[in-house]
Amino acid sequence: MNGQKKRQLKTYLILAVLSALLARVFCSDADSHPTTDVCSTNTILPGPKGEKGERGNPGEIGKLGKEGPMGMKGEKGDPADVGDQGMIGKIGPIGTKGEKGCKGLSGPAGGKGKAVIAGIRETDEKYYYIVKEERSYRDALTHCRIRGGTLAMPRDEASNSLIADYISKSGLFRVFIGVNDVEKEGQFMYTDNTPLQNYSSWKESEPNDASGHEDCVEMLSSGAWNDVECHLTIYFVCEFMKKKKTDLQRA
Ligand code: MMA
Ligand code: CA
Repeated sequence: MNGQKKRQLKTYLILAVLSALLARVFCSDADSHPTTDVCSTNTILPGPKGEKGERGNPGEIGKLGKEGPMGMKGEKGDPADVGDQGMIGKIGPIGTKGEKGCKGLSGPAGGKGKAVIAGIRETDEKYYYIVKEERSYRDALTHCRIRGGTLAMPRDEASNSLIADYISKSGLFRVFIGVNDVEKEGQFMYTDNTPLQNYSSWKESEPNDASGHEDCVEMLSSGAWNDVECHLTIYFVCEFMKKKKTDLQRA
């Protein structure tokens, strides 16, 4: 509202107030005559109320409302089905070598050696033993030698009788003794290369070199000798020299 309109409105208000005052002065008295008769044309009153206006048009569609607050967190879902079995894994690396095991318990004591020795016999100077294993002359001699002895070499009746008794008492029939003519046919010697001297015990008709190859000698249980083939395998008798004693040890 600009200043000009303000002034116009002010002027109208002043005029209205003056009109009201003048009406009161000229149109009212103590006799109480109705004022309308005198001053009706000058009275300023509001007109009757107008009719109700027509219904207004519907308003426009309202704006989209504000976004609401975030909803509450939902419940946890059901667990999923079990998955398929996976493939078998690769073979792992070879493990480290284990510690060495404890020492085993001792085994049972070994039994006596094979009973191949038919007892033992001795004189003042020698030991004799018969080996009850069938061997050729050569192998028999080796057996005795590697044990520090030799095949028995009876050089007199005493030793020959002792061996003969040993054979028979052992229930045996024949054994190799250390006599042969391998070096020269017909010339028998002891296996230590000493010749037969003033003793022998040939059986009657022996040595006969029956096959033409009888170069070794056996003693029968009677004490008689017989020449036989050296590759024959029979039992044999070894002899071992006793360790010589001093006079002091013998005493
Ligand atoms: C066997 C053999 C020979 C021995 C004769 C005696 C047949 O041969 O032992 O060495 O001389 O018997 O009859
Ligand atoms: Ca013979």
